[in-house]
Order: sequence, then structure tokens, then C-alpha cells
Amino acid sequence: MIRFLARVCISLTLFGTLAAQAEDGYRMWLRYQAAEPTLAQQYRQQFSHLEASHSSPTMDLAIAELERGLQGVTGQKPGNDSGAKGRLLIGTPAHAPELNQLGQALSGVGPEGFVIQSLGNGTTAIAANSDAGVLYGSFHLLRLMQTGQSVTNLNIASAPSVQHRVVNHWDNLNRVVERGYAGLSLWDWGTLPAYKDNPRYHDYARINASLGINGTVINNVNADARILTDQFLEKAAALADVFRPYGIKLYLSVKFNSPMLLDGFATADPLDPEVQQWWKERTKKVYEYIPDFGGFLVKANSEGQPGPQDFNRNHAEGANMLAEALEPFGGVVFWRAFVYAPEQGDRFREAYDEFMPLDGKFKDNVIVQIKNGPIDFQPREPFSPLFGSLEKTNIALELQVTQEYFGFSYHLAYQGPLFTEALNADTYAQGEGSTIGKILAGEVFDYQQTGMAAVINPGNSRNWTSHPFVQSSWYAFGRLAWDVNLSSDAIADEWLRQTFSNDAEFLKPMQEVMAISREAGVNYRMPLGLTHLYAQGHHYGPAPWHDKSGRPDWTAYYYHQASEDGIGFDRTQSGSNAIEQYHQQLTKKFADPATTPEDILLWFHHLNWDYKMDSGRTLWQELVHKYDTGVAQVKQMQKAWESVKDYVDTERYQRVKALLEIQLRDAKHWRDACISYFQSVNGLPLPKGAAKPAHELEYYKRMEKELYVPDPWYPEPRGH
Ligand code: BDP
Repeated sequence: MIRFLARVCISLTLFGTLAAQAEDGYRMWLRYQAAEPTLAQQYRQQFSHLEASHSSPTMDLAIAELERGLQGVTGQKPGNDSGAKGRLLIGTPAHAPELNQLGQALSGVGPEGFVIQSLGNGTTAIAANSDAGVLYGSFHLLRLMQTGQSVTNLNIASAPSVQHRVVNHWDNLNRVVERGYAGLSLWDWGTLPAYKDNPRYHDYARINASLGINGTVINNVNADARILTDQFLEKAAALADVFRPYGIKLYLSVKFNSPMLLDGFATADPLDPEVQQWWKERTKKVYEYIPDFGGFLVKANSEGQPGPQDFNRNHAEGANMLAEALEPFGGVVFWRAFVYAPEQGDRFREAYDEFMPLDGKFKDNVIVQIKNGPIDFQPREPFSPLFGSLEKTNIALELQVTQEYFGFSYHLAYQGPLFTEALNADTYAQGEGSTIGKILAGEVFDYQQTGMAAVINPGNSRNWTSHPFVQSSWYAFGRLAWDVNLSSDAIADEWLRQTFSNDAEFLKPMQEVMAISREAGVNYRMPLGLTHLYAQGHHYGPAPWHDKSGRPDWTAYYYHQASEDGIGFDRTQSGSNAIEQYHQQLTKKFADPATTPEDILLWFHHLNWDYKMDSGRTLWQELVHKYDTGVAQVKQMQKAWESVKDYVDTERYQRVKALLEIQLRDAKHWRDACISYFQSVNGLPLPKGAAKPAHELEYYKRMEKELYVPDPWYPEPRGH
């Protein structure tokens, strides 16, 4: 009997530590799993008593989160016995004179930052200048505990790098999410405003607040004018009420010709006084519904969207009109720089050519929102030359968490490496070291305000993002918007620990997966600086062939220019000369293939197939090698996942395992399609040892019939 009991105990312990409890991914990184016993003991002692300087909706959330977190991590809720030794004091000095001793530290962290400091006498303080700062600090302390760090003698001061840390939803009012891949929109318009206490809305806000995200644009940039009607404003206001205590402002995407669509105006000319008046009145109305409304996001004169150019006005004139309407209320306009037109010879050049002449002409409450690359969220792009060039215009960096070009929600592709690659890119705007991160942090130019935005994809999928690992890119975005200097690896480590396990046996192989997954995606799609090899329509797999049935302008051929003599897009002086848009050091660097980094080589050069690469291989051999490497990397990810089976709950384990099988299938097919197509163009033999590709046309048929995963959004017409 005794032996039997002992065996039961052992297997229970094993079950507890290894297989973990059932988990469906809903809790994201806020799981608050039990810490290992010694640490749990330390945390318990340190924070046995929780005291708040005051109560407010935001402070109450901080208290509730700390209670929930400590209960989970230590097994014990903090009490309120003020005589207890381990005291956690949270608040603002305005309400707790005891926190005045942190005055100096607090003066350095601004309105949203926080200080976490051991004050002696067993007291640890989370202090801030605002309640939101206290909430962010509380989440930070919980992050330390969730990642197994010591919390004695803390001395932390942290402030966000950029003012506007905003998520962008591409959600339509009919609840279909453009490029979303995780179910229907979170916003259940039919039940709003009545059912604003939907727990999903609160948890969504918690998830964002845990990263310091302070804004959300709830609707698609391909905007529906109806969002500005009273019917929808009333619903949006209900969401804003939910988000407010979490420090999150609500923003709306608006359609530039709304006065025409909603009120029968004959024009939406931004210089027309009646149009201006319309916007002033509508904006005033918005603020009646949402007193702390954040502002508008606008996609204008892009992909068929209306804009000021339809009335012979420029982007600045359009943006300034809206900015004027928002100004009395403190709102901002995010005006997107994602523009291109088929008439333009090189799409790369367009945004810069349109926006640079307007530098300095935008009002102070306009922020030009620029995608990281000059084309469109491709697996790898050089940075947009607008960064480092728009010196007198506030800017925001736009990133994409949803995997439009990374295998939808079927592939594992942690975007941390892409985001940090963009932030660490050196623009040379004021000599070496003028990175995009520093520019955004206001260290290079004298900006009034800057921002970082990410297109995220949460839908009504139980785990929010469908592929559990898409959560990691949301996490990475938020952490980087708070601190542009964090490394992709460090963020991955944090995320893995909180989302899965602190066990070293789990972390080691998975850190490697996080480090290679994005590069794998580049390799099996479009390595060496190839880009946008998509067929007309969906953006799932590469389709490099010359699609003569499609529009001639943006076919895959347009982007890769593969012919018998070579491959790549010449953007040097002998081509479109787009490289002139960069600062001199880079123009020089990109002018010569020998000094152009190989991973973006074909972005700038059209080279012979036998061009010699650093590895000693020819360009053709290297290309094939990269495609093969991509496939091998997916296999490596599969192996790693297999090896951590015991550390992951069954549900998420099975799901990711199945998804990796899909990813391998796709990687092979995409490699084969690309290689066989390029081979049909260059007629060269395959390098020794390379995988023999299936015939391109055969692939094409399979792709369309069996492999193509319908993009839930794509079939919907978008007006062009
Ligand atoms: C492209 C997407 C399209 C978006 C557009 C945008 O394919 O669905 O509307 O970007 O950012 O990547 O406006």
C-alpha cells in the first residue's frame, strides 16, 4: 500500500512538472505558472503583503493582476497585513509620500515609465508618475517572476522608447479580417454596445497592457466610411470604455472621402471649407462619444483608396485637414506612406518620391506611418529610405505580426529577427549609428512624437492568433515598442519561458527554433534578396513564373527579372537608381554587388547566374543551396519540437506538430517550384547534391488544387 502511494506521488509530480496542465493558448504569456519551489518561496516572502497608494480603475487592475499573478506563481495571494515583512507598495508619489524618495528616478521615466525599487525594511515599491505606469510596472514585476528571476534588491527604472505604441487591426465591419487567418474579428458589432463586458475584450486589453501597448486602431485601413456614423461610434465608444483603464486609447481608420459617402458631398477636397467643416463636426462628435479618442489612421491614394490626390492636393494637405480637426482635442493623424502606382517604373521608389518633397509640411499632430521596407512586408526587405530622410516630419514604423507573407497561420515564423533587423538598420542620417531605433527614440532628429505600429491578427480563434507562435511576434512587437534596444533572442527567451516553460531542456532547442524560423521562411521562399514572387491574388506561396494572364505591372517576373543572362532587379544607376534615396554611405555600398550584403543582393542588382558568391558558389548554386537550407531548417524545427514534447501540454504540442508538417510540405513545394522555374529560364544543371525539383507546372497545378489555402479575406472585392 505504501509503495503504491509512493508511486502515485511520483507520477503526479512528473505530471505536474513535465506534461503541464491542459492549455489552449488563450492565456498567451500571462499564464502565471507555479515557480520552482525555492523561487516561489522567495517571491512569497518578498511580497506577502500588497499595498496600493490609492484606488482608481487602473490601480485596481494593477492590484488584481498582481494578486492573480502572485497566486499563480507562488501559490499564495498577497495579504493585507500591514505588519508583514515582505511588503509590495505600488502607486504614485502624489498619493503615497513614502514614494517621494524615488523622486529623482521617477523624474527620468516620464509619464508612462516606472521604477521598481527595494526601499529597505522589506519593502519593494512599484512607483510611477501615472496609474498606467504603475500597471506597466506591475506587469514587469510579474514578468520577472514568470521568467524565474530573482526579485530581491531590485533597482529598475524603465521608460518607453516611443510615445505611440499601437496595434492595428485590419478588421472589416462585417467581421472578416483582412489578412487575419485567426477567425472572425474580435469585435462582435452585433452585441455592442450592450455586451461590452465580453471577457475577451478585457483579456485583449490585458494582453496589450502587459507589453505597454497604449493604442489600438480597431478597423481596417481599407476603411469603411460607416465607422464614423453614430451607430458605430456608439459601439466603438463601448470598446474604448473597456480599454481606457488599461491605458489603451482607441483610434479609427477613416475613409478620406467620407463626406461624400456619408453625407452626399460632391467633393472631399481637403481645401474646401465645407469639407473641412464636415470633418471638424464629425471629429467633435467622435470626442463626444470617446473623450480620450486617440485619432485617425489613414490609407490614402493607395491601392484604390481615395485620397487628396483625387482632388489635386497632396498628402500633407490631406493629412493637415484631419489634423486640424483633431488638434483641439489632442488627437493625432497616422498618415500611411504605403503608396505605389502602376505608372511608377520602380515601386520601390514611390513612397520616397511622393513624401520627401513634403518633409516639413505636415502639422505637428501628424505622424507619417512607414512600413519597414519600401515594398510591402516581404520576408526580407532593405529598410525604407524614408527612415533617416524625413527629418522634419514625425514618423512611425509599421510592422506586420500577422503572417501575410509568412505562411498565414500555418507556419512557425517568429518575427523578432525581422523587427530588430529593421530597428538596428543604420540609416547614416547623421553619420554612423543613426539606426531606425534611435531615430524612433527621438535621438537623431527633433521629432515632436514618434510611434511604432503593428498589424496584428487576433480573431475569435480560442488562442487569439491561430498558430500559437504568432503570439510571439505580437509579444516581440510590444516589447520592442517599449524598448527598441532589446534583442530578438532575449525577447524570444522571455516569451518561451512565460508561454511554455522555464526548463533549460525546453529552452535550449526552442531558442534555436526562434532564432532560425524567420530565416527559414526567407530561404524556402525568396532568398538572396528576391522578393514578392507571388501570383496574382493570394500571398501564400511563391509563384515565380511569368503569369501572362495577370496584369503586366506587378507580376512575379516584374520583381525577379529572371532571364537567361541573370536574375535580380537593377536599382543602381544603370537601372532605376532607387539606391540614390539612401544616404551616401549606403548608396555607395549598394552600388556595388561586392559590398551589398548578400541577403539583399538581388534587391539591388541584376547579376549573371555565374556571379561568384562569398561561399565560392555561383549565384545559381547559392540560390539552390538557400532553398535546400530552408527545407532543412524546417526539419530542424520539427526535430526540436519533437525533443520538447514532455515540456509542452498535449493540445499545443499536437497543434504545432501538425502545423510543422504543413510547413515542411509547403517548404518543399515552394523550393521545388522556384528552382524548377528558374532552371527552366537559365537551362543550367542542378548543383551536386541538390534536391531534384518537381516540374514547375506540375507544382502549379497542385498548388492551385491542393495546397493553396484560401485567404479568408482575398475574394472580397476592394474597389480596384
Ligand atoms: C498589403 C496587403 C493588403 C493591405 C495593404 C496595406 O496585401 O491587404 O491592404 O498591404 O497595408 O500588404 O494597406
